[in-house]
Amino acid sequence: MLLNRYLLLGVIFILFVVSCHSGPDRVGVFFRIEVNFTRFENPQSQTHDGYYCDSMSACDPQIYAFIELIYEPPASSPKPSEKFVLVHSQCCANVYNMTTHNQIVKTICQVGRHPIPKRVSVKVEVRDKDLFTPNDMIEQFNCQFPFTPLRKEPTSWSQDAACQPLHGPHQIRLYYRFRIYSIYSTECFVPF
Ligand SMILES: [Ca+2]
Repeated sequence: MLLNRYLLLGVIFILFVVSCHSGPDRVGVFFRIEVNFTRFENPQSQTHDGYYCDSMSACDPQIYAFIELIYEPPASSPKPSEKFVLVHSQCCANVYNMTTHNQIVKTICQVGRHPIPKRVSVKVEVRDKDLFTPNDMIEQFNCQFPFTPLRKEPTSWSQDAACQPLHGPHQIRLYYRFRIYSIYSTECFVPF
């Protein structure tokens, strides 16, 4: 009899813990991906084809990027490609660290049952801003990392990593860090 009472109390305690941790959220895929670009290096002041950005000064790099999700197997009806957005703009500098205006964010809000992405790919174009001529392509990058969400409201970031340059073999490098964490569906402004 005493054993049954302890058993009942145990079940009630487990249900209480589960209900506290599951919260009022609904079924779905709700995550946020944050990517910070941390450092850019173009010591030779070159564009992707080996020419100098500007004859008299350093390059004026502008970082454009978007975040793409990779599924395995690939999604049967792929969405149209996202557009590049300006993330960071720098005047006349070839090697520098970035601490502000250097972040790109993607929020995943999918109600119901959906596959979880396998990897994340950040497509990047770094262009030299010119006033009187079209901007020149300095380098294109692909920054890829596994989709590994942390618990909600993380405080830590990944280690800095180097994006993969698509042109090369110039010494142009872009570094970044990332974090992925689950969010409540209410952050997606999904009405209950
Ligand atoms: Ca320029």
